[in-house]
Amino acid sequence: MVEFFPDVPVIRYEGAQTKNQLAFRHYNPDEVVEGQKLRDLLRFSICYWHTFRGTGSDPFGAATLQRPWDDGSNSLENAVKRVGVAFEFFTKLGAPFYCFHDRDVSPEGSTLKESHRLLDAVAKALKEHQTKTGVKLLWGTANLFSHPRYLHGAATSCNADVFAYAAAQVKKAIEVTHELGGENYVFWGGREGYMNLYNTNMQRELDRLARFMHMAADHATAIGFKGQFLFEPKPKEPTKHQYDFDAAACLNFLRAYDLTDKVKLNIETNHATLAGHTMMHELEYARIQGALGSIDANTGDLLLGWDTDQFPTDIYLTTQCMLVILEQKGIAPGGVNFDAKVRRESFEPIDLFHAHIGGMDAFARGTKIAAAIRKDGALSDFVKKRYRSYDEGIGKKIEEGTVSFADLEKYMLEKGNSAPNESGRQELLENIVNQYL
Ligand code: XUL
Ligand code: CO
Repeated sequence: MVEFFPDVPVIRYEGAQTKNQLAFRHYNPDEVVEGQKLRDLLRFSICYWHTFRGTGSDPFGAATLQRPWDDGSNSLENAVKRVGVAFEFFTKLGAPFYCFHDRDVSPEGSTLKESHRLLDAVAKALKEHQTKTGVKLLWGTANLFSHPRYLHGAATSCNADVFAYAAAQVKKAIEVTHELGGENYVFWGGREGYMNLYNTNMQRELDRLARFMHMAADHATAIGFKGQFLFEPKPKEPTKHQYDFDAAACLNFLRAYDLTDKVKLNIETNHATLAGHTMMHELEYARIQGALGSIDANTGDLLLGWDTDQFPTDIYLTTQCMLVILEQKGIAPGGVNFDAKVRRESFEPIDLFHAHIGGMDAFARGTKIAAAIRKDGALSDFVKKRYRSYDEGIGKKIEEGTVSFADLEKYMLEKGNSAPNESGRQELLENIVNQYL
């Protein structure tokens, strides 16, 4: 068998003291945290688009990434060869899952029919490699934003034929995801938004987007696809205003169009920060509504205002993510998908390994830190105590909904004034979290 990464062994857990940079220091897939092996709790996934289709080009410069296996062509042969590279990478890294867009794995043909045929041919290769390696598909999706036909959007395009084309593409992508045993299917509204309201009928666009999702869910039922649908919030880029702005906007959309029992959320760090939120805010908002389905793990740059999709290495960030994920006992059938790319200056294939090892270790470490914080009740005891006025007396009645404004007025007229407030102790709690790092 040809090896594409001949200098890289299978990456193993060697512990924090190792000097080997091609080893995990914290991610031991068999280590049990809160009753689950890290492998099953984190469900790491590699994204095909950045890792195998990224070139390092940016608006100011050409491709930089060295990918010696790739001839740069759009041929089916090249696409099938990449599948072999990808599965060697997944296997050496010990990643149990991967994700793709239809047009990452296979080329766009000159007709829809040809594109379908090309996707089938690549899917066959994907399936063979899945069977051989045991690597599974976390989710599939369709690229409804790169081709010029989607310049006004896909499901929200003003052009009904474009809606129809997108529907045909998603129908096929769901079928291929189903064929490959995909556990989820993602909608990220690449150009589902607007650049200017002067030319936009927002009502019709939102209605069409909802219609599209209902049709996708109906098709899943028709073919027996039981995977979870996920909507991925992002506030802007490429459009000025994306309809999937943040978790709250997505949930409002899903609720307004009766889709909450069909679709959950795939939350991405850099999208959260572009929306002016922390990742922890987005995760917690989704979790409390029973909608936290999966995460796209990455990070932005504090000084850059766009979607830089960097690998997550910040232990505070991963700890905060895992505090929320452990609270809901894991994220299955979702996972931790590295929707992240190496910098264009990190152009050697080996950089792909360093990047993913770092991200996996950061999440493993964050998991253990979060579990220790939770075990000691270091934050939860404080939070519980902070809200104790609602556990009894008037607070309990407010929560139960058994008192009216008039009752509360009577209560307060009798009592005279509210009980004194207590300190929020933010600085103390920040110090306590630091003690676990
Ligand atoms: C774009 C993005 C996408 C989705 C899948 O910002 O995150 O790659 O994850 O379409
Ligand atoms: Co993403």
